[in-house]
Amino acid sequence: MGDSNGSGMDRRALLGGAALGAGLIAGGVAAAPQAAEAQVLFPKAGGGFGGPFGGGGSVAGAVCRSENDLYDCEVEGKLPADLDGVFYRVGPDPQYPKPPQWTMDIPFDGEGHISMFRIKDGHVDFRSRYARNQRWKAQHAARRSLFGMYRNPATDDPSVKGLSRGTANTQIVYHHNRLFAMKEDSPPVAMDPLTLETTDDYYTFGGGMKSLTFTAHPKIDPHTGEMIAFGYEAKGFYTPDIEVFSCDKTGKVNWSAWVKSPYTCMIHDFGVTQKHIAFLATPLAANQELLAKGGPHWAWDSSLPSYLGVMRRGGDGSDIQWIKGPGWMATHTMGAWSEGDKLYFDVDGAPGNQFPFFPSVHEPFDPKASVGRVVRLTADMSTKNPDGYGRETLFPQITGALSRQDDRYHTVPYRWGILNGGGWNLLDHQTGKAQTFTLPGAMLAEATFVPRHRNAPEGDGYLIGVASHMKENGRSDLLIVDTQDIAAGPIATVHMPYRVVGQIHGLWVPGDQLPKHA
Ligand code: V55
Ligand code: FE
Repeated sequence: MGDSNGSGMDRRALLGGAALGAGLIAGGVAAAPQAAEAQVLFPKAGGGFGGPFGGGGSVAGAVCRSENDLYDCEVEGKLPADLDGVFYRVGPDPQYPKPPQWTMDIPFDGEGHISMFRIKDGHVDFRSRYARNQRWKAQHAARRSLFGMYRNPATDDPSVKGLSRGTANTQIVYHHNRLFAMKEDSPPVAMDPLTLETTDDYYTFGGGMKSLTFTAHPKIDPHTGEMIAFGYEAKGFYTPDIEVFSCDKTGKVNWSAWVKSPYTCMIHDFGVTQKHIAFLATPLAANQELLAKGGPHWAWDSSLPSYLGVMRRGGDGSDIQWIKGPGWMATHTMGAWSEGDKLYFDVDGAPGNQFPFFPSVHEPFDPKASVGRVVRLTADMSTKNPDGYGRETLFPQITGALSRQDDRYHTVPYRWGILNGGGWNLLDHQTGKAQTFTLPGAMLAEATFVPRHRNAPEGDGYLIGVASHMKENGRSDLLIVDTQDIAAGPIATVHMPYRVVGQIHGLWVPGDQLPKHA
């Protein structure tokens, strides 16, 4: 999340995490697990995990733990009377402090805490709940942390062997009347969209999904209503296998294909068009040496190349071409589409490692190389064995991460993109113009696009997201800005009396899509 304070991660804290990570690669700390402290007490100055105001990030990864309901929040300004829907958010919120040997765990390992702002008739109701998944339930019963380091099962308490390690802390998606909280190392966790009650702690699409994992970033085809998703390390820990599949509007799996990544690495997001599926393999790779030392799952290995993998959507995967490129990194998709055999795939790319808390194998973390920009990848699938893929930086003056779009334009050509960094940047691919909203003194979590009406033109509506005020111990406001003039600032501000739980990503669900008992 690179350079920005707008991504919800604090730079200084992250750099602290980088030093810890580097130490792991060099020295190693594989101490035998000890009995956890009986007392619940988070460290005052965290390493990467927890801490009073987020040892590993000012908001995301910070300790909140309190599940809240607030009926009829305070609203300043003019909430559009016809705005009807729910803004959902999710982030890691450590359920318990780690035992001493795992206190250097990273902020991405906190348990998923989901929050929702139900907006209707000019009123806003807030609710937040943990995903009560297998991990949460086991730790709740034991009253202590039982899972060790980020995606490293060898560091777990023996009592949790066989349970899902998933935290459900990264993104939510709404499909076939279910809300899913997702973490890319495990199947989604199903929740009731209105009560946030966990209804299935290990959702497999009725057994239709064979992969043991599920991305945090599925896409929804605006024409068919299908959800397209994938899982990497799909056959188990460390495996290069990827299952890519889709389900219809009712959740029935109607297509599945298996491919293999050139090496096992973080494949956080992907590109889906009407015709193609695209994966980007970059050098944040699974590192056996680091795992054996009790480190997190990934390390940045700058000696590795990147590969853009492109296959036909709906095929059996045997046509996939992994096109080699230089080592660099991207985490999120902004948008993707195809023109004939040509793929366009826009991402939030950077020259080097974007996450300081994942150790580097060869050289120290380079903050400059972590700065993200919009990068357009292109590939022509009519060429067999191409000697590279296209890679062009767009809006070079705009830096950030967490790229988004008007989600109604998944899989098709699009005009409007969002890049979060230092503020909310709204990018117009048609004119090349960028607008930015900033709020000095506050950390802005990722902005999510809200259509003005059901059939509003692309990009016409609002940006919605949470601001945390640094001088008020992170007390939160929900901001709604109009995309017609985002620099003018919020048209409405929902004042929360406390700091709401941290966020990685957010999702808007229009009221007419919610279950009828809304
Ligand atoms: C990301 C977040 C994660 C994760 C892997 O934002 C990648 C990227 C919150 O957890 O496990
Ligand atoms: Fe993400």
